[in-house]
Amino acid sequence: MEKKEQARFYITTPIYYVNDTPHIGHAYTTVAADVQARFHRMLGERVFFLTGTDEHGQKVKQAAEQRGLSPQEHADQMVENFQRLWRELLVSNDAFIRTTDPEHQAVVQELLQRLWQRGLIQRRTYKGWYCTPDERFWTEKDLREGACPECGRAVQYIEEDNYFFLMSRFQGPLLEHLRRHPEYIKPSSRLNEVLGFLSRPLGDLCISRPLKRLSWGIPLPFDPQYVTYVWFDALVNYYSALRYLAKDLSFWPADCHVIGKDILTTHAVYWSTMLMALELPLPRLIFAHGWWTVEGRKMSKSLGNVVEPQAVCARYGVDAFRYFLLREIPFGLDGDFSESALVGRINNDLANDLGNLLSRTLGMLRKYCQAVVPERVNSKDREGLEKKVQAFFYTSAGDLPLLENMKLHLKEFKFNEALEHIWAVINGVNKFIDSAQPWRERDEARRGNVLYTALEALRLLALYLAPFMPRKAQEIWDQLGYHKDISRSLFSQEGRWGLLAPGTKAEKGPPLFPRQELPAKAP
Ligand code: ME8
Repeated sequence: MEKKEQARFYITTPIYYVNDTPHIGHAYTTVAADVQARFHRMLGERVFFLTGTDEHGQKVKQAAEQRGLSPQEHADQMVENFQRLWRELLVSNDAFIRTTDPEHQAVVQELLQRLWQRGLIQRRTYKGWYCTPDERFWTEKDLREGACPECGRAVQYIEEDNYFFLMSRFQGPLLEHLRRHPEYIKPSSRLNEVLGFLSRPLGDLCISRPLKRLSWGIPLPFDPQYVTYVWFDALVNYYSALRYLAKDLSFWPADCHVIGKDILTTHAVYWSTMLMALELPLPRLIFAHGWWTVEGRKMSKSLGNVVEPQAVCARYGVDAFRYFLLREIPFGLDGDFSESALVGRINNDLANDLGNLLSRTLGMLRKYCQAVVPERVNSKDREGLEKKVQAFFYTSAGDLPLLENMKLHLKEFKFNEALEHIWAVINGVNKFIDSAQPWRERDEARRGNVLYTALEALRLLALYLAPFMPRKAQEIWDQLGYHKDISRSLFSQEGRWGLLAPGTKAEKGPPLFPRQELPAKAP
């Protein structure tokens, strides 16, 4: 029989600027992409999950100057903050790209040269407005009350020769692509935004900065008096990484670029038209998620309310933080971070529902079965009990098995709904125990069957939770005495009922999610 080719899945996060330390927003995008990568690995697909840092441009140069360092020294230090945080957040990226990698720079130059030779880059005199923090050119009519329409900050008037990518030529083809593939940009509100943007004539894109104004960038291969515009350089990372990090171009086109809504235009318009000009296929999906505020206010350094993921994890644990990020708000919408909402989720969903299910089941196992997984005693009764619990893994929505439901929801980035389905099973198993009342049961065989059923349900629940909460999922398996590496497991193998072997020692451990008190507010 012919062997079926292993499916591939390529997912990316934005590459983050090294002008700042990572905060909850960066963690959000990266954790979401991580859940997808882990899920697809457990489906048996060959996954390439890429994240990294954007190290060129004005903002990074200024940040370095303020610290009295060269941009490279500054980037070398800042990149560690991102790499450390991703390790702490259990982010399973397959590679980490830095735009200062010589191999990346070579690919950027190669692509620029290709566009130049094809006549798709032209030199022109530019007269207009420039927003330094956003590194964007604006025309007079773009400005909003004389300021940058994107960030509202002051703009400067400049007049200089520059190189332009003839983006306007691709307005028609891009609109045609969107008409044929409305699923290219999600959620649909973001597609409408892009269509709105494209309803006006699309200009050409200035892709150079003169050396005299900005030295920190990749030199243009056809004119060393200029460096490459930081966005052109940065977007190419998604492709260049496959050349020298994955060393496998068959991952192109990417399955998904996960981004925040702030950088939709650069991806949906600049990147898409760049790819068209290079005659490379477009990615399958750009998903732009919403924006976090903090306790109802915009997060900013000046307000002093920036949420540092390390601090949250140190206090509440990594898995609880990951769970909260994806459970609290639908992925496409804006949301608000508050410690009370986080504590509420921990105490209700994690401690009461999930943690308690594990601790009560293992508590009874210790009390009635010397902490040893009981034999499944064959009886009609056993089948009935197991069927009842197995049915929870088939949810009401279309009578689909939990895994199929998760696939549908994760395809649409509906993390919260996938989690709701898992929680419906958790609640079902808790109710099953309430009504079976093993503590009242006189018949030892029946009690053993009830406990076996609950234990096996927990083993399966941990499997489905693993992409979201890898460490706690492993802890559940370890407490069940099922000592396999959960993150390397496949749903197709481990998702079968009845793999927990009778006779296994299953020792109750410390509570999975200790209850939390809300911290006292500073006066
Ligand atoms: O834009 N809520 O990098 P960046 C949710 N280097 N997400 C947020 C957020 C918030 N309050 N704040 C930031 C860049 N993010 C470029 C990208 S890609 C080729 C180049 C997240 O460091 C969100 O994913 O400013 C957003 O898109 C990203 O951080 C911007 O990170």
